[in-house]
Amino acid sequence: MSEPAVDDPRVDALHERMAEHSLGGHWQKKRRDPNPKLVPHLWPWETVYSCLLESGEVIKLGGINDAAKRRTVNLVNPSIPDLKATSRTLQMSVQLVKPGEMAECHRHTAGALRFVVEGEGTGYTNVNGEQMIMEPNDLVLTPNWTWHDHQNPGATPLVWLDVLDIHLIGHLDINIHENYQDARDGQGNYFGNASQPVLYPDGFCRQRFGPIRPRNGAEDNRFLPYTYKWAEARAALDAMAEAGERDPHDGVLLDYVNPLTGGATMPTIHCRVQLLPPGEETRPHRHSSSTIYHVVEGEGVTTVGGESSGGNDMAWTKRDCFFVPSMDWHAHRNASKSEPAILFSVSDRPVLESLGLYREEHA
Ligand code: GTQ
Ligand code: FE2
Repeated sequence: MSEPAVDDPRVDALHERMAEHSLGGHWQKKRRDPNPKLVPHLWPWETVYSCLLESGEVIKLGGINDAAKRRTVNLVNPSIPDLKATSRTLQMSVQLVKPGEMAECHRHTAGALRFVVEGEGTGYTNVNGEQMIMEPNDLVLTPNWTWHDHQNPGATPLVWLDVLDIHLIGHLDINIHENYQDARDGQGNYFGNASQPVLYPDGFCRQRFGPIRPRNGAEDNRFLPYTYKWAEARAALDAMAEAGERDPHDGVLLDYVNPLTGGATMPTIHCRVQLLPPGEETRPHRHSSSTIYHVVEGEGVTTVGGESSGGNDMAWTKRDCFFVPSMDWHAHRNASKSEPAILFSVSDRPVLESLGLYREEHA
């Protein structure tokens, strides 16, 4: 972007002098546009998965970037490739932990969640001491500043989707990370281990913070480590589909709520799952939150943008991931006349709501 020509050497001189002092005129253009409009995009699972498996051959856990100690492949929005970001707030990635491997324990101010793709029921994420078993399509939360390590004691690969609010955290300049190994206990002694001990069995938080629970003062905990089991989500979807309860814009729609507050999944990331009955076509809507989808099953088409902005059809099939930018009109269609389609999605909606910036329009 070049400066509009101003035929006045005094203005040029002013611009130069201001630049020397780290100042700029509101009338001047930015040198680089840091906020281009994000594009919708689809990442076919076939390519994502084959790159992930290849990374399993050539990338040793912790071998290249010692700070991360994670083998994850990031989904990169083509509008902002330098940032390696899926959206301006969220990052979706896929992670692989091979049989016998462990991803070391750490915690960070970025909130994260995992949606499981492959697992035989032995692999787990240890979140603040709870052994959260990862079965396909389970949702595991590791909220802001909770300790977490991933363990695969089984015989087959463990694969899941990671979602972190890392880009939002970056914009807010509050990205802090601590390795368990370097942290100290209450007595000032280093933990010194790569993983934390298992203190609680799988399901501990679901029971302890479920609808029958002790009065323990945790009623308003918005940073609750939690696991949502797929069997329960799927049963709820099927029951609602059977009863014909549908949202005109999203089909059969369920929220993953915080069981204590009844509110958003986490303060920065909200999760949903929706079922589109066979042949279902939803009505278009748009909103100020942006959404990343993952196809749990089925196949269909999501149309993004209206006729005016040149509609963009994204055809998806099982396990593909796709992004719908904020304020873009979108509608979903199940391409099958006999099978349901199911979409898991994550959005930054709670951030927009808490700042008074959530807007929604229906066609
Ligand atoms: O598994 O803890 O994709 O810390 C990025 C950062 C996963 C993790 C990511 C992380 C993790
Ligand atoms: Fe992490």
